[in-house]
Amino acid sequence: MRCHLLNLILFFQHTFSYVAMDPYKYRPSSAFNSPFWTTNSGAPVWNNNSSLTVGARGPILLEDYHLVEKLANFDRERIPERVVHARGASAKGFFEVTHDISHLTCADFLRAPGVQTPVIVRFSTVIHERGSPETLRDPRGFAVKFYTREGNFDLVGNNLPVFFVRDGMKFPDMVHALKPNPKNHIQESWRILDFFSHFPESLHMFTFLFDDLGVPQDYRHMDGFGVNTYTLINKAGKAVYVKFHWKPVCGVKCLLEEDAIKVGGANHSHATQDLYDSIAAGNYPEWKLFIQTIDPEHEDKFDFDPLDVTKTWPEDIIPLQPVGRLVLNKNIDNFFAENEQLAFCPAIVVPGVYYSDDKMLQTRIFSYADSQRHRLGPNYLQLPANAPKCAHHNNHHEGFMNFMHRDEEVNYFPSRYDSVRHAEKFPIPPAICTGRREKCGIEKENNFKQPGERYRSWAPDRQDRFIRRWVDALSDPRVTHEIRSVWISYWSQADRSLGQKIASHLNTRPNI
Ligand SMILES: *[C@@H]1O[C@H](CO)[C@@H](O)[C@H](O)[C@H]1NC(C)=O
Ligand SMILES: *[C@@H]1O[C@H](CO)[C@@H](O)[C@H](O)[C@H]1NC(C)=O
Ligand SMILES: CC(=O)N[C@H]1CO[C@H](CO)[C@@H](O)[C@@H]1O
Repeated sequence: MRCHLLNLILFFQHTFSYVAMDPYKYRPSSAFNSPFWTTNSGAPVWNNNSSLTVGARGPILLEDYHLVEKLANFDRERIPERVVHARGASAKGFFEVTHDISHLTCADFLRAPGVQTPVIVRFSTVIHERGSPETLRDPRGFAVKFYTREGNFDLVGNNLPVFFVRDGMKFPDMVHALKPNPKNHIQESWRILDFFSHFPESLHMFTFLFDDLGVPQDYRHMDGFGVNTYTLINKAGKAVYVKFHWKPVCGVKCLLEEDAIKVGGANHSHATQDLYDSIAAGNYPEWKLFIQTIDPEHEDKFDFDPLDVTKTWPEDIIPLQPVGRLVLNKNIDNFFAENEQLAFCPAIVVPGVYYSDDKMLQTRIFSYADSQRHRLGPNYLQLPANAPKCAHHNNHHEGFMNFMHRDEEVNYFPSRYDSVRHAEKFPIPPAICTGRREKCGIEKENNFKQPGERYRSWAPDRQDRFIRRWVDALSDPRVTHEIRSVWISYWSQADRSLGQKIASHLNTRPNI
């Protein structure tokens, strides 16, 4: 056996034709085009069918390095799944500017109509695991990574325009309440309704989630929103608050309960498959991008706070302005590299786009990159799907899985040996920022007006479906009388007849 192995190695040493290449440069394994199997270190594998044993029927030898390496790699195939948005599908394409907004922003990728920027987009559900059905009532993630000439811009939003809570301090509790019960691992209404009964600010989000929109037909037939308020800044340093809206060219479609049960029962990956099949068939999904803007000088003019993520900006007073289109015309080549390892963070912006003081956005700026560092390691932005496509340079150093090949001797700044300099200053919001240290809520909560208006805008059958979903949720036997009355009181404050209808279905009197 030993002899046989030695002969084989000698044979390979003679016939192995080394690929001409810079041996230190990173390249994908497909670039090697080896005609035979090798170990990860490149040694030929002469038999991958059988383990190396003592005699034909004896125990396996630990020295079978190929076997050990194969099993070890397999054992590590999974990385920690995202705590939220674990279940997702992605696709590539481009964004094209169709309308000039260069008076609002100096962002290079928005500089003029006709300019195209490559993108990768990841759609997802939020609460359940990586392999969960895509037909559950849940918001959908809608995250776009623009690979611009001035670095990446991650617009990390959802298919619903508002959010449950307005301060990230509550985010982990909110997710715990929506996630399965930690005891039995089942998602339960009583836990959700208990938690949110403390937060009437969640009412507006629930008018989306418990509406038909709570189960989109698939990823192609849904809106997208930046959700948070951002800032656009132009060359002169003038800032405007901005909200981003994606509208699907093929329209918004939802699955009602019976359809969702059928589709989900037959096919727990229907939305992933629909996206992939559509692109493969040349039926490219497309969205139009619109923005709404508010001059920060006018931010007190409204009966709501424009930086409150539980509010929409009424389109009749703050109209949608067209900006561009997003076309997804290329499927990903590898789900792990371009979906599991694909990482987004709302902190990743480009000159001309900035954050706002939206409290939820401020916490997201920290939390997303932090979870990616945990999931993928400190060098996650070096992974091909996450790396900028423009030149980039800094002295951030080493760490796990740093595969960037560097040969410079000066890894500090400033240095008289290094000519790399600061970039030209780009404008940041000019507003003066002062105040006492405080932990407090916002002044203009206005929790009930927009939810009530939204409910009243629906046709009666849509209102009935909404009521039925609430009655079902509140009928969970573990929902206490107290929690039930709080919710009835909230819905009555949004719309008196809505509260009364829910109460009468539940045989409870609204206590308002
Ligand atoms: C491994 O198995 C394949 C498929 O059965 C066979 O064609 C091949 O000859 C085997 N190779 C060795 C080295 O035993
Ligand atoms: C799964 O969903 C896709 C996309 O909607 C559809 O084309 C396919 O036929 C479905 N498969 C099954 C088994 O229902
Ligand atoms: C040399 C050899 O036997 N290679 C085999 C290794 O395993 C793969 C997948 O099972 C086969 O396709 C190769 O023929």
